[in-house]
Parts: sequence; C-alpha cells; structure tokens
Amino acid sequence: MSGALPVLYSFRRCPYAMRARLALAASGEPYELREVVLRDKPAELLAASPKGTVPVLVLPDGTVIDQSLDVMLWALRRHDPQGWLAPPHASMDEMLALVGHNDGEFKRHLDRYKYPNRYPDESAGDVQAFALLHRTEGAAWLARLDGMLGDGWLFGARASLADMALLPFVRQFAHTDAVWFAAQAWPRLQAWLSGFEAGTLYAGVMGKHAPWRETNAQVQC
Ligand SMILES: N[C@@H](CCC(=O)N[C@@H](CS)C(=O)NCC(=O)O)C(=O)O
Repeated sequence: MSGALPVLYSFRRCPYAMRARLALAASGEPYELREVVLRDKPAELLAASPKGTVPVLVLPDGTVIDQSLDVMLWALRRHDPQGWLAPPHASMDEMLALVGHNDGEFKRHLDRYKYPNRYPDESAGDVQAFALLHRTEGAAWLARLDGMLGDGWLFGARASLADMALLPFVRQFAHTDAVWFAAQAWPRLQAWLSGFEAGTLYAGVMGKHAPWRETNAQVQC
C-alpha cells in the first residue's frame, strides 16, 4: 500500500523541507516521510538525487522532484483547496519573484547572520561585526515584507504559496536572536510569523520522527 505513495526525503528543521511538507499537507496529498540525517544520507536518497539536498520527492513512477519549490508546485497543482496558487493580489510571477529573492539574497544574509563562523574568508576576523552587517541587510528585506502584510498575508487576506515558501526562512532569522527580533517595529511581520507558528498546519508538519534508515518504520503523512 505505502509502496504506491510518493516518498519525501526530508529533514525536520530544514526550511526548504518545511515548505515542501507545508504544501503537501495543504494539498492533502498522502506521502511517505523519510527523515534524513544530513551527515549520513541514505543511499536511496543519493541514488534518486546525487546532489544530496533535501527535500526530494520520489513519485511512484520514479520521477524525482529535487527542488523544494517544485515539490510545492507539484502538490498544489494536484490539489490546492486553500488557493495558495491564486491569492487575491498576486500573479504567479510576482510570487515566484519574491521566493527567488528569499532563496537568493535573503538566504545569503540569513546564513551569514546565523552561522558567521562559517565564513572566515569574508568576515576578515571580526565575526561579530560580520554577523550584524548581515542581520542589518536581512532586516531591510523583513521591513519590506512587513509593509506588504497589511491584510495579514503577503498578497491579501489569505495565505499563498509565497507566504509558505518564505515563512520557514523568516522563522530561522527570527530565532537567531528572538529578543532582538521581538524588539523590531514590524508588528505585521511578527504577527504573521507567530500566527503561523501557532497554527495547526505548522504543528502538523513539525512532528518528530526517528531517522528513516535506523527504524525503517513507514511514516505516512
Ligand atoms: N535549492 C534546494 C536547497 C535545499 C537545501 O539546501 N537543503 C539543505 C538542508 S536545509 C541540504 O539538504 N543541504 C545538504 C547538506 O547539508 O548536506 C531546494 O530548494 O530544495
């Protein structure tokens, strides 16, 4: 029975995997979840996608979808009961542009803010200043998002693909220094994030599962 399900290789805290699980959950598409240890990836994952990042979705016919945004689009194009692909005030191109900025420039600043020690060639010895510089750069983007959230969500009064693609990354940024984040004048952004984190959709995709290879237990979502 479960052999007929799409298989998602995932890592619980990875924001890319999170956005894939969010879209799969919203679509109602059943799938088998395989929690991965990034330092010890299962051979099955690497055989499906040698680049070795998560998420990777393997369909029953062998098709491999190995970009998180493509997993979201695959799921939502099959079933999109909440209308994430058609929000009130945005075209698909506008949503994809926002996701592109998030995955490019914002992710670059997020990584350097969160893990400043990983960039000795860039930080010129002052890791603290380097982290704060990238926090400032990321904050400019978050202020822009705050300005877009007047109706509660990025493109109107309900969630869209763009909201769910961005929220896991904004969450990481926020939790890097939660006290600092809470002190910023971004009331809409803070409410957007805390509403998301308090919601059932988020809770539903953040369950803890033992690594797949250790247990071989089948986790059906
Ligand atoms: N562009 C990819 C990026 C996915 C990605 O970088 N995932 C990270 C985890 S958050 C990963 O698997 N890194 C490989 C590793 O850490 O070994 C996507 O959108 O799916």
